[in-house]
Amino acid sequence: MFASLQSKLDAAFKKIRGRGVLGPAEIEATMREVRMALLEADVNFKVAKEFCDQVAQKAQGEEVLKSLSPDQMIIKLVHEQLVATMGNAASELNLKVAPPAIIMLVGLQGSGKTTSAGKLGRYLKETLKRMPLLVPADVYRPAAIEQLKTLGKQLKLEVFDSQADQDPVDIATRAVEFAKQRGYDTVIIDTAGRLQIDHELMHELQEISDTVQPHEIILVADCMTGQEAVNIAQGFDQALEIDGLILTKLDGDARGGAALSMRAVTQKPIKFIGVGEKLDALEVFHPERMASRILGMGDVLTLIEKAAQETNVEDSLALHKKIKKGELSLEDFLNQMRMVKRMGNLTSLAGMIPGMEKLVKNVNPDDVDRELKHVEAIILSMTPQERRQPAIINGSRRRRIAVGSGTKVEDVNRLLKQFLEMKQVMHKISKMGLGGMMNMFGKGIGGMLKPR
Ligand SMILES: Nc1nc2c(ncn2[C@@H]2O[C@H](COP(=O)(O)OP(=O)(O)OP(=O)(O)O)[C@@H](O)[C@H]2O)c(=O)[nH]1
Ligand SMILES: [Mg+2]
Repeated sequence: MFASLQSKLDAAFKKIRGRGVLGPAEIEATMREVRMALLEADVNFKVAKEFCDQVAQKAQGEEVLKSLSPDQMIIKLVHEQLVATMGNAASELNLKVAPPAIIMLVGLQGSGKTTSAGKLGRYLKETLKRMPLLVPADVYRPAAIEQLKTLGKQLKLEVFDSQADQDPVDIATRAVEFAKQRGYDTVIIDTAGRLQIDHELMHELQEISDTVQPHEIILVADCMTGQEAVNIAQGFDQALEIDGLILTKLDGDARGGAALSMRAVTQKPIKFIGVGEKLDALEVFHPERMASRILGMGDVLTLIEKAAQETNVEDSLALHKKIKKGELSLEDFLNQMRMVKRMGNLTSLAGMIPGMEKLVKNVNPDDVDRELKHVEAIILSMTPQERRQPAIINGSRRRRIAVGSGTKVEDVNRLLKQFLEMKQVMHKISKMGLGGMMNMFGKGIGGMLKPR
């Protein structure tokens, strides 16, 4: 899902990694690449243009957070725009009605209606603890009714006993009545599909809709059809006024453009996505999570936000200067470490930074915490002058510090050596901004945990 979009966006961001402030020309060049990536992912032309215009405008207007590097800033804006394009908050089913809530699934042939009816029934039962009734109302395709009955059996869900010689409007009406009498609180009606939107099908669906008045008409659309899925949605909406969509087969679509354009073009929310043939392969559609997935960066944005909250801009600028001049002290080191600690558990933090996860994967989180406490104890056992000028820490001072911190002289030696190395490397990468520093910091910790 989104594999190629992901790698293209990443390539665009990489080009501005390690840069200073971005000028309008650079922002424009980056956004041109983002737009190409979106178009290649089959995102609607207008949506892609509007998307990039918005991000470019914000990138130029926004007061650049001093703690973020330019590429992180752009990633943050792209993420926000992705979330906005996909509709911000997740859109839930409207079930707060006098029972039974009636959900009608419509869509073209093979889009995944029957499968989605089963998946949805399972979701309603397992997650929302409701009592759904599945209703087969496709009397045209041979074995269509049997297909839903089989799914119902697998999922231990009640299926209304329709027959192929009955009328779909009549089936739907009787099924709702049946649900009322037997206490089913949700009715899921599976309807017939056609190869194309045709008058006859629409007329039948309208009749069912007029008769049972569903609370939710959900279009089930196959996202592999790309831009066509968006056109289909518009067609169904004109005829039936749909309330939302289930976008299926996202597992098989490397491009994913339909997921991105759907909301912006049709104004209708994607409520669920189908991500596999199995009956548990249905997910509530969360624009926020989807955006993070598209950017393929774990939760790097949460991290960026946390960092932006935690770092005081002046402090981090001062630190930056010190690093550049090679004046970083053990005190600064300790402060940085405390900041990282405040930001949360290191291993969970590591999971948010691409690449860092690998680094700490084999490290026991308890070890990391213990090691950090060690380091803290050692630094706190130094005099302020020692922290600022580690060079004066001679043999006798090392022994005193070791005793004071309950560690061994070797531990003190190791820390000082690592600090010196880190200081040198940090100096070199000081242009990289917070991201680079975080990364170095990770490596520092990785280093501390190497077998002795
Ligand atoms: N990979 C994948 N396959 C899916 C998904 N949803 C449905 N399918 C498959 O798509 C095919 C068609 O699914 P159906 O549920 O029968 O589609 P339908 O819309 O009911 O089809 P008609 O009743 O003929 O109109 C089946 O092989 C399903 O297993 C999905 O999210 N991912
Ligand atoms: Mg079907």
